[in-house]
Amino acid sequence: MTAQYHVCDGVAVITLDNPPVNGLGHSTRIAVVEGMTRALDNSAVGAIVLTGSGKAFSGGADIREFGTPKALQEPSLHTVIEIIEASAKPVIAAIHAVAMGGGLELALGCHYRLAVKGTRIALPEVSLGLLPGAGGTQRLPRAIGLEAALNMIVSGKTVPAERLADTRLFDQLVDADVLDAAIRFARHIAHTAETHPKVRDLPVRHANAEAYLGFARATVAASSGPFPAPVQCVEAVAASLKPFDQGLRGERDRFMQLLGTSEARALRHAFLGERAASRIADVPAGTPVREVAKVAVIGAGMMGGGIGMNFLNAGIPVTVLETNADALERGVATIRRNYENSAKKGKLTQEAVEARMSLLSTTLSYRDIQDADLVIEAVFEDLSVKEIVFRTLDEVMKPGAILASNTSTLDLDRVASFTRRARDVVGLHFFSPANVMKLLEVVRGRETAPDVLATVMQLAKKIAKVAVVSGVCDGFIGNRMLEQYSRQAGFLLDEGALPEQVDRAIEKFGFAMGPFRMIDMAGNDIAWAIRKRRAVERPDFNYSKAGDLLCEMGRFGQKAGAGWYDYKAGDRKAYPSAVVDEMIVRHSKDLGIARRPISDEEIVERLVYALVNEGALILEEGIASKASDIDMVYLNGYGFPKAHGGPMLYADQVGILNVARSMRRYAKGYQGHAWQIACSLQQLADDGKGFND
Ligand code: T1G
Repeated sequence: MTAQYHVCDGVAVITLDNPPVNGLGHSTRIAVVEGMTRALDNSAVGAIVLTGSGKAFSGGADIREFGTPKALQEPSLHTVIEIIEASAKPVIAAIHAVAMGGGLELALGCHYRLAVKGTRIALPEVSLGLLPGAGGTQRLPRAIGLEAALNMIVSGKTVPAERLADTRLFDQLVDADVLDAAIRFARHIAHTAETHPKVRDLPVRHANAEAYLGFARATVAASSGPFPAPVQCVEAVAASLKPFDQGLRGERDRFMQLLGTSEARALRHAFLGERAASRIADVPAGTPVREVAKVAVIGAGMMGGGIGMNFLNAGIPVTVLETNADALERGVATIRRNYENSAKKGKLTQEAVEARMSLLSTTLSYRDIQDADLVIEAVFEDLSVKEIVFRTLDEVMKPGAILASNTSTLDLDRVASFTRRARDVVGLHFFSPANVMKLLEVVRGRETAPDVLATVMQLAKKIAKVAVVSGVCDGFIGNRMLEQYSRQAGFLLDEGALPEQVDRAIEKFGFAMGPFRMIDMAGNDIAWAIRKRRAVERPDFNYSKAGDLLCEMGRFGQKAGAGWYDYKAGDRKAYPSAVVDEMIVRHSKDLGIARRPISDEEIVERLVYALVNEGALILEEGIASKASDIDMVYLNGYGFPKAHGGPMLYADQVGILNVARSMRRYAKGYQGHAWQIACSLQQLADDGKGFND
């Protein structure tokens, strides 16, 4: 049963009981209806209180049910709310902690609502590619006004209950024990009121609705990108000016349309995938974690400073260690400047800046960090440098300290071998800028202890990172896939495309930045160094030579004022370069390749499917444990368009059979050897399945 029922002095109490957040799944909906039936049939019951157990009143419809028959199975949430609203006996919602989505809609169907101050209130369906589908677009405007409701529904933002204290949404706000207050309220109302207010009967008033809605339509349409839901939210809320049942029908129709969109599936995938990434199959949920009360960061450069800020933001003291005072001074100044900039933008108060800076200390001596619970090195990406650091850490750090490397390319097991405590060693691969990018690749060494993994996964959530566990391989998950993506980008130039066409095509697909604009920003010389290393390690792993020719021209990117594109001083805009285009065309001629027109579709397929195929190999090798982890890496660290949900979900949406057929076609073309179709991908194609099934 997922709702409890008991009667207390003439008041029936129905308690939602579906951990972790009282999602309104089918069994919960049945239990609420049964509770209502019992209360209505019991002449000794004069009023009904609806409340939630545990950490929430209700987090809304059960997202895990979407895409299954249960999501819409009767009693639907609509039906549950109708039964509550039609009840002759007053129904009082006793709300604490969280009332979101269908949870808030359920409360809106009640006759009265009491909440604890600080309760998080939201209709966040738009962030799942949907709109409130159980009357929220019709009742919320009646409870709090058209504009406030439209803003909440279109933004999906959470507001504290007290901000809505002066509206018809709440009859009382209490400091604590809302259930006790609700039962007292229920007893009182049962004896004093003959009829009970229904939100649906309240009017929606606005002095100039049409003008306001016209403005809202234009603003939302201009800012919603590839997502259909925000515009639909506006139209559904606009219909609240019509008779209630008419508006409700419109809401239902729009909700059903959105439920089936690929964008909704992608956003749902991202929501559940982020949370699933923190679950590690062979690390039980209850694994004890190590306390992390103090953090040390070695290296005060751009990465070290950004890494340290994450912990300062979470209120965790950080000591930054450097080899010289100047570097320390520069690092601290950069951290302060970052915070001051946030304060200028109104994102931080000055007090918050000072509070964070007060948690920061610096040192030139390892002795000063020996009692840190976690130390993260962010020193130069060279194994010999890492060796010195980790041998020193092994000597200095207290037993049980977690030793983490921020390496992005080196073998973590080799790094761990520089210590006598490989179980305490883990990779924490942050992405630059480390205080901004959400992705954190947690690199699990051969010997990394389970409690170390459990500790860093919990810590990742505390510092608002999306953590994904990766095994040890060159490039881990993200950079390894990026290498195949970059290879295809170069081959496309050899065959007939130009940088601007490639970038434009993949940016139209939804990437924030195409491969050539991106490498111009990161530095073409960095990619050049990797290619040189690769040529020695894996001669079969070839690239287009166009990138090398570009570097030989000294065109290292924005920092050199010229890269794949031309740049003007003080202007970050990338201008197509005739010099580079000529070099590319000449290079094709030197290769004996007759350049051909290449469609945007082919560009997108070859870049994205290169990611998909490498992702399949990564899954086969166990470097990533599930396809959704790979999608979380690409959504949160590489700008993969959220509307597509990640490379592996995108492949599912296209159909693995179709992906495999395209790959086979490219395998017959230029540099076709790069298309070694992963066996697991071919098997999925043969079985008619997807990576995320
Ligand atoms: N359904 C199912 N599971 C949910 C859930 C939900 N609505 N919300 C959270 N969970 C799970 C989550 O997957 C995780 O599971 C655990 O709860 C803790 O979540 C008809 C159609 C409520 C503010 O969009 O914003 O109602 O990984 O880590 O940080 O109009 O969860 O532990 O197994 O996020 O304390 C609308 C989504 C649904 C709210 C709690 N509701 N949830 O935050 O915990 S659509 C939402 C949240 C709808 C109606 C429509 C947050 C939270 P696991 P957590 P948290």
